[in-house]
This record gives sequence, C-alpha cells and structure tokens, in this order.
Amino acid sequence: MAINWYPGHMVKAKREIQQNIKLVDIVAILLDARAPFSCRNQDLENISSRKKMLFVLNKMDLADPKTTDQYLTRLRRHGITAAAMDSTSGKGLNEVLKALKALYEPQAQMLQSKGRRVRPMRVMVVGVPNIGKSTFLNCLVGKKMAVTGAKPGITRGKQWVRVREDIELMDTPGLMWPKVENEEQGLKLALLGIVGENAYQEEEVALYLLEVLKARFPDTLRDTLKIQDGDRTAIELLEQIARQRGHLLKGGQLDLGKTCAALLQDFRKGRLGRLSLD
Ligand SMILES: Nc1nc2c(ncn2[C@@H]2O[C@H](COP(=O)(O)OP(=O)(O)OP(=O)(O)O)[C@@H](O)[C@H]2O)c(=O)[nH]1
Ligand SMILES: [Mg+2]
Repeated sequence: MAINWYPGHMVKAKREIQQNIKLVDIVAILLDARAPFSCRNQDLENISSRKKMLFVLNKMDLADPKTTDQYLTRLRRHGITAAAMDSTSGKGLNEVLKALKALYEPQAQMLQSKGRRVRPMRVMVVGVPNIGKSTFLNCLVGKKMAVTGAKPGITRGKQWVRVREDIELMDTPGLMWPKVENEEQGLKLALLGIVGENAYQEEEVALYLLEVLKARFPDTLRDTLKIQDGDRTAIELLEQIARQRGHLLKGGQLDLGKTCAALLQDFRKGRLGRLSLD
C-alpha cells in the first residue's frame, strides 16, 4: 500500500523544525519500538544530522522485550545512540536521561572550560505522527504540558517547555514522508496508527495483520483470538472472527468493516500481546 498523506500543517511543521534546529543541542528522534526501522524518516534525519541525535524506541511496553533489545543492539552497531522507553509509565526514563546527559557532556565541559555558565541542554523531539512525542515530553516534565491523543496529527505547532533545571524540550508536530512507496512499510505505519485514517483502507491493513499473525505469531491466533488457522486465508480468518464476535449487519451478513476496525484497535492497544513487526 503506497501512502500519500502529507496534510498542510506538516509542510509548515517541517519548515519550523528546519528553522529551529540551530537553536538546539540534541534531537530526540522517537521511533515505535514495535517497528523502529519502518518509522525512520530520512527527511527528519537529514535535517537533524548536524546535531547530536538520540533515538528513542518509545512504546516499549507494547513491543516484545527481546526483540527491542535486538533492535537497540542493531542501531548501536551503526554508531547510533539509542534507548527504549514507555512514556506512559516512565519506564526507561533514567536511561534516556543518562543518554541525553552523555551527549551534552562535551558541550557542557567546553562551556565550563571557557568560564561560561552551563545552560540547560535544548532538546527537540521529532518523529512521525502518533509516536508519543507529546507523551514523552509530559513524562519528562512529570506533568501534562502538551496535548496528546490516540490519533495522528494532534500537535499542530512547535512548543518549548522547561523540563527540569538542566533540560529544555521542544515538542513538534509529527512529520510523514511526502510519499511512502514501500508497500509493507505503508501497511506497518497504518497498522501502528501513524497514518491518518482517511489515507488507507482498514480492510487492507487488517488483512495484513492477519497475514503477519499467520506467518509469525500463530500462538496469538490460537490463544488470544481463539481461532484455528487450519491453513485458511486471511479473509477466511477475518470472517471467522466476525462470526465469533457476532459482528453482523441488519440483514444478518457479516459486518467485516466492524471486525477490521476492532482488530486494528486490539493491535494498537496491545490486546494481542507484545508483537514486534520489523
Ligand atoms: N502504550 C503506550 N502508549 C503510548 C506511549 N507513548 C504515547 N502513547 C500513546 O500514543 C498516543 C499518541 O501520543 P502523543 O503523545 O499524542 O503522540 P504525538 O507523537 O505527540 O502525536 P502527534 O502530535 O499527533 O504527532 C496516545 O494515545 C498516547 O497515550 C507509550 O510509551 N506506551
Ligand atoms: Mg504531539
């Protein structure tokens, strides 16, 4: 599925990020821990490349812990500073803070050696929509400063916040790619809720989810969704789930639209377990 979703506020947001990048010391690039490689936005990394970067695998609570460790190792092998975090509970926050401090240390020492005051580090939080940038910021502040929400496109303009005495953070709106050509990447982004709901077909994404479960997570089909694969196609599995859940239209036919929407919600809320996709 190719995705074309680049609403107007993102054009403005990209310009704002480019203009403000010179004011910051570090860019925190948030990725979804369930599919960090699919969430990497080359555009954003290019804009950030002259700054120190910290990659944060957010929503770690929804991802398979072992796989998250493997992803972190893979990123670090490429010389990337990376940490995982759950911004809703604050798990992993200490590692993130430690990584930020380590990245800022050379600059702090330089200021000190020149006899200048070490000012708070300025961190810009960037990433694709709905990845948890505003939640991450709130978690660092320890209270709700930025508006968050369960759909992409909540933050519309930049926002600076003094987090603690040693950190200032800037929240930014989520940025998509002008066009996502890679079929599977598009499906993953839609499944993760990163793409606006008008930009994809729910049925196509739900069938992709069932294909992934069939191929890689048969236990989830059997134990969580309580269906027997029995070599059935994804559409047959979808129909069985619809019957099981009693998703029916007035005339008695299956309401597959309802089942697709429910399955996507189940995945996004972690009700199918901690599944990593990349
Ligand atoms: N389970 C879990 N949910 C999270 C985490 N971080 C954020 N969320 C949820 O993800 C959704 C999106 O969070 P936001 O903070 O609004 O995301 P954003 O990146 O600021 O989104 P935009 O401003 O739309 O680009 C919300 O429903 C959050 O509660 C996390 O670490 N774990
Ligand atoms: Mg936001």
